[in-house]
Amino acid sequence: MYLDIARIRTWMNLVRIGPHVEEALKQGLPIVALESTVLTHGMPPLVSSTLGRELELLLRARGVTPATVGVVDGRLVIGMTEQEMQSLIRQAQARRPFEANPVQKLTARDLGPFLGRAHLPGSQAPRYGSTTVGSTLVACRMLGLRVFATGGLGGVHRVPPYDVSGDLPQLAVSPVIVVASGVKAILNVEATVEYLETLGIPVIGYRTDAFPVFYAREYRPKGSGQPLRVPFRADSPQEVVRMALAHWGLGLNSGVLVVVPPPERVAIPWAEMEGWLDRALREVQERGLRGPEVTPYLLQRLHELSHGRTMDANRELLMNNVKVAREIARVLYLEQREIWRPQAAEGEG
Ligand code: PSU
Ligand code: MN
Repeated sequence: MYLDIARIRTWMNLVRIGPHVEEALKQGLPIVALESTVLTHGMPPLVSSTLGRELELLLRARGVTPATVGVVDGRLVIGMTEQEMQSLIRQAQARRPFEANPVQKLTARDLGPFLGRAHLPGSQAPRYGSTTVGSTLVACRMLGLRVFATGGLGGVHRVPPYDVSGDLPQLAVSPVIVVASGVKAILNVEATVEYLETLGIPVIGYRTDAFPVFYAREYRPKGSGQPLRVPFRADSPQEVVRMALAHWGLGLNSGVLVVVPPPERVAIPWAEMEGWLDRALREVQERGLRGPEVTPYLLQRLHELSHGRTMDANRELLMNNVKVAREIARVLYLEQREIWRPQAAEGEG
């Protein structure tokens, strides 16, 4: 006897696939997945409501279908409609600085309990949540989506208890090209890079030899004059796709991390960021923040301490990463049509 996963999904009404995503899947058109925590916890709702729409428009402008993932009315939605996305962002709007966000940030391990609880008849439990990189990768696996764009990946934190983001283990088991501006600068970057190696996740610098950190084009470990380097570099979407296909062609089923430096115009020099960061990290300890609260707090404090400069960088690098992901998706889906087949293989997706 085996559990019938598809049956559970239907019975519990766990997932809704956006009609635009359904259509793209049917026609074999390129799709790029987007997460929603960046919209609900990464920046103020007023910025997010425009940004969320802009990111999708950037994809559509080149015939690529956006699949923005989030939890709406107690269901995991893969490919939110404009209305669903705006309603999720609006819920986050009730937030006051540093108070609990009414939209819950859901990592991969949170999704099941959250949806299961909401499914109880007459349940008064919260029904809106955002997906992180890790939980968005869960959605990617369900539909076999292969390209995903975000701002910066989570990783190993700098302050006790040295929390490790759930993004990393999910990336290890999700065959998806994730385009990001490196890992977040708020993290222990060296430890995170080592962890990526341990998990067997290829890291490819997109038109760069330096490992970028969300918000700087390069990162210099303390006491070292040398910028941290990436193990491999690709200068075109074609090159990225060949590397990812070779990885998957070997039967390796991990994600491939493509790191893109934030655009020159808005990037923040590492030396400048360090001061703000030290201060914000101290505050995290003083306030005794833990778990999922840490990242949103740090990002918000950096926005304030930099007088909005990290916010501009955040917005611009997201748009840039989406454009890179878009071109990668076009090559993967359109130039390489012969490697696709209409049906998922047994055990896949
Ligand atoms: N990228 C951004 N802003 C964000 C995030 C990514 O530009 O807010 C979010 C992602 O959803 C990522 C999460 O999964 O931060 C990592 O949080 P944590 O460190 O708590 O795992
Ligand atoms: Mn965490």
